[in-house]
Amino acid sequence: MDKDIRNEGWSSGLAKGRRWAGIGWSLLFLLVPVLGVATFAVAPVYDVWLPKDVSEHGRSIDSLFYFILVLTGVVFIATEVLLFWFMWKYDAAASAKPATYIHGSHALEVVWTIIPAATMLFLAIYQMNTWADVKMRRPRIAPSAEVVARQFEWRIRYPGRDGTLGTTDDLFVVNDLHVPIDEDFLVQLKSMDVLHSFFLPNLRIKQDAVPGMKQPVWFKATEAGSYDIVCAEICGWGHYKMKGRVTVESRADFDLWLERLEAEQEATQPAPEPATVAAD
Ligand SMILES: [Cu+2]
Repeated sequence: MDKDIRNEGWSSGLAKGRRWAGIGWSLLFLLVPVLGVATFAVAPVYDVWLPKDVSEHGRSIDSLFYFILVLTGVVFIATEVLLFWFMWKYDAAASAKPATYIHGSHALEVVWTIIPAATMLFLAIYQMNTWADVKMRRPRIAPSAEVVARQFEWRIRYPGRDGTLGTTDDLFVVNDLHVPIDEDFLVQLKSMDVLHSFFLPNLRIKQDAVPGMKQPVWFKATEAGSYDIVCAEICGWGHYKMKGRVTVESRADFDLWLERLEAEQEATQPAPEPATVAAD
């Protein structure tokens, strides 16, 4: 008899422990959507949200981002709350009925396959115009500059006075891209060694630099200032230091900067070899 009482006490203690564990787990899962949503709400206040957009096409990319964020956010909250509710309601310790295993509902599975598929299809069609603007409708101008990614820097080449890349008056600079404000700027992107990714967060530009390929990248900057260029592809041990600056400035300042670059480059050119006179 003694033994029975001891056992009863032990098993009711265990049931109590399980009950508390069940409540604990449910609340933990409830914290996921609560903290998740709080993070998004608080981030802009601490300025750890999207970098400031200074490009013409950035607004449409940002609005797509927010649209998808809200869409997935609603689904995320709904599923997490449902998870909490199921753990709370069907706590094993509180229910006398043992769990039963069922095959599932065919109709329900069809519904939860069709809804995401239709949503994906809608997004694919809805974003087409933005994609075309950023990646397909290239401005009909000669390349404004060439950017060559290499471990671990951005080598930049301007066409010089003749406006053509690959000629003797080309101007070279490293990690210091300058662009005129409110003008289409077309970059010819290349890689000298491995895969890199040319990422201008403020201009909402991100493009892989692929060895052996010339990728056109274009944008129109709308606000003067100095912004980051970073590499968004793990490209080797020095990936982290592959950073440059993009300076957006007025046309006059841009031309002045090019002139200075030209003068600097001329000054460091070796003096031409004296013409050798053929001895008679
Ligand atoms: Cu890189």
